[in-house]
Amino acid sequence: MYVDKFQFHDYYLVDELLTDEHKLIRETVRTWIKKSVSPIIEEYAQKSEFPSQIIKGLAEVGAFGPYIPQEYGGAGLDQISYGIIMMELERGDSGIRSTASVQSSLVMYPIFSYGTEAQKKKYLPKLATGEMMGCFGLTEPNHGSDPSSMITNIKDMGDHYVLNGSKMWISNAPFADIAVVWAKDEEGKIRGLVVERGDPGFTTPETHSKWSLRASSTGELVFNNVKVPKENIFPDVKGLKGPLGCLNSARYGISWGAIGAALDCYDTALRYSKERIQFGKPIGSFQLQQKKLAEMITEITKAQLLTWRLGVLKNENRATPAQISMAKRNNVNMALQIAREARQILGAMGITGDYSIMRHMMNLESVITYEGTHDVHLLITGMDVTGISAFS
Ligand code: TGC
Ligand code: FAD
Repeated sequence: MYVDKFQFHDYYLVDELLTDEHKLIRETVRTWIKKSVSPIIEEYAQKSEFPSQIIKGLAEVGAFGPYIPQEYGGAGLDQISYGIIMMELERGDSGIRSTASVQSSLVMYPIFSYGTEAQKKKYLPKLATGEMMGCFGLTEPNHGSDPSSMITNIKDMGDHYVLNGSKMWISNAPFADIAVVWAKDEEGKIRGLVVERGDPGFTTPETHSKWSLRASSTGELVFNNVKVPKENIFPDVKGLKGPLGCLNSARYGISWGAIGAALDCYDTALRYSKERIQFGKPIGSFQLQQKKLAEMITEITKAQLLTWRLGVLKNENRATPAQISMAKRNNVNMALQIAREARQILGAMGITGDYSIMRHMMNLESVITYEGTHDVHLLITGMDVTGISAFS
C-alpha cells in the first residue's frame, strides 16, 4: 500500500505567524489526508473517478464552509484557517480541494451572502455536513473568460421562472444535489438561482476523457424549460459582481491550495534526490539538481508569505480582487513549474503513479485555467495598475 511520507517545509518560520488553532486545524486535515486520501487517490485518478466515500470525511474535518457562521452549520473560522484547509487538501490532490472549494466558496458562500433567510436555513446546514452537495454554473460552451456574454436565461412566468441554456466544465455537476446557476433575466441582468436535481428538464451529463483532475467529477448543466420556483432566486444581487464575488473567495482558497501541491512535489523530489544514486553519488549532490531544489523552496517560501499576508488582509476585509488575482496567478504558476522540475528530478520514475508528481502536474493544468486563466489574471493586474481595461 502507498505510504505518504510527506514532511512540511517552512523555510522562513511562517508557522510563528499562525495561531495554535491554525496549527491544530492543519494537523487534523493533514492526518486525515494521509489516512483517507493518499492511499486511494492514485487509483481513483487512474480510473478517472471521484472517490465519493470521502465526502463524509471532508465534512468532518471542516472542509465544507469553514468560514460560514456556526448558526448555519459552518465552523465560523477565519480566512487563514480556510486557506490552510485548502492547502492541506490540495497537498493530497487538486481534485479533492476542488470539491471542497466549490462546496464552500461557490455554493455555500453565495447562498450565505446573497440568499434569503429561508434559502440559508434550507441549504447551508446540509451542505456543511455533505448530506447535500452543490455545484456552480457560470461557464458556457461559448463563454468562458467572458461570462458577461452568457446566453443562459430565465423568463418570469408570474409564479415561477423558466430556465433555458447550458453550462459546461462544471466541477461536481454529475453528482451534485443542487446547482447555483447564473443566468440573464429579461432585462439582460445576470441573476443567481438554485436549481435542484430532479427538476424536470435539468440534466447533468458527465465530461469524459480528461487528462487532468481525473479524481474530480466534471460535467455539463443542461436546462430545457426548467421550472424554477420564485423563492429559489437570490433576490438582491444583479450583474457580474454576483458570480465574481464568489470567485474572489474561491481564487483566494486556490492561492493557498497551490502551495500544497508545490510542497508535495518539492518534498518528494528532495527525498528522492538524497536516495537515488548515479555516478556513485546521490543525485542531490550534483549542482544542477541542487539549483532546482533551491529555486523550488525559494518560490514556495515567497508564495507562503504572499498568501499569509493576503489572509490577514482578507480577515480584515481589506483584500482587493486584484490582490487575490495576483496570488492565484503567481502561486498556481509557481506550483506548475515546480511540478515540472520535480518530475525531471525523478527521471523515469517521475512519470509513474508510484509518485504523486505527475498527477499534481496534470491537475495544475486545470487549476491554471479555471477560476480565471493565467492570462486573465495578468490582465486584471494590468487593469488595476494602469486603470485601463484590456477587456473592453
Ligand atoms: P467588468 O466590467 O470588469 O466588471 C463587471 C462588474 O463586475 C464587478 N467585478 C467584480 N466584483 C466582485 N469581484 C470581482 N473580482 C470583480 N471583478 C469585476 C465590476 O466592478 C463590475 O461591477 P458593476 O457594479 O460596475 O457592474 O467585467 P468584464 O466583463 O470586463 O470581465 C472582467 C473579467 C474578465 C475580469 C471577468 O469576467 C473574469 O474574471 N473572467 C474570468 C471568468 C472566470 O473566472 N470564470 C470562472 C468560472 S467558475 C470556475 O472556474 C470554478 S472551478 C471550481 C473548482 O473546481 O475549483
Ligand atoms: P477561453 O475563455 O476560450 O480562453 C482560451 C484562451 O484565450 C486562454 O488562454 C485565455 O487566457 C485566452 N483569452 C481569453 N480572453 C482573452 C483576452 N481578453 N486577452 C488575452 N487572452 C485571452 N466553470 C464554472 O463555471 N464552474 C465550474 O465548476 C468549473 N469547473 C471547471 C473544472 C475544470 C476541470 C475546468 C478545466 C474548467 C472549469 N470551469 C468551471 C471553467 C473555467 O472557469 C473556464 O475553463 C475558464 O474560465 C476559461 O474559459 P475557457 O476554457 O472557455 O477558455
